[in-house]
Amino acid sequence: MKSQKEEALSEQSIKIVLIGLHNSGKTSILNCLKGIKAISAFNNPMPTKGLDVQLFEALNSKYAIWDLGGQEAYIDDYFNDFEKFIKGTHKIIYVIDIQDTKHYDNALKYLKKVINSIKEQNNFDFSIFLHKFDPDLILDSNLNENVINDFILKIKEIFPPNFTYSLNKTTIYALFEKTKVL
Ligand SMILES: Nc1nc2c(ncn2[C@@H]2O[C@H](COP(=O)(O)OP(=O)(O)OP(=O)(O)O)[C@@H](O)[C@H]2O)c(=O)[nH]1
Ligand SMILES: [Mg+2]
Repeated sequence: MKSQKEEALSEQSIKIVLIGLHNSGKTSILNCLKGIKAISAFNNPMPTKGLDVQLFEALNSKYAIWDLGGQEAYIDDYFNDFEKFIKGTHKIIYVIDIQDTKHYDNALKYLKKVINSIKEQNNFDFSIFLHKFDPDLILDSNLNENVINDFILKIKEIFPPNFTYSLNKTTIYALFEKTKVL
């Protein structure tokens, strides 16, 4: 149950919903958004058990990030009342592990269910993150440009023509800082 303070913060905040299969990287992305720097937070994080709402402030804005654990046991339940995730949402981010080619079909199936559950796209952005697109990612026979392009085509086929969305390559390993010492 949310405290009064959390309730108040939640009402004025920017609501972002993170959704996608188990292990796709949602909680890691959330930790990045929260500005968590400790590397241990990114090592073998526990799977998220159902819905986890995180409230925090960053760059003078308040955020409420709804992190929907992607393990199979939880997914069906989300579709019993999907409206509650859409209500008041500013952004929905659908996260896909681009390296996990074995689960592409499952990721497409889940995405289709999400899109079909959105009756009207009112006032919120929809983004797809092709996640774990790491700087040192080596494309091989399982994951080459053709595989990725075919996959992107399949993603595009899911969206109705009037549905606006963006498609992004993301990774938590992109930050690099150089500070001159000498
Ligand atoms: N290579 C790579 N690994 C990542 C990246 N982001 C997250 N991971 C790893 O992916 C694994 C799963 O990350 P989580 O953030 O727990 O995934 P999740 O989507 O929240 O999983 P559930 O809570 O079960 O739905 C962890 O071992 C992370 O360290 C990334 O950009 N690149
Ligand atoms: Mg998680």
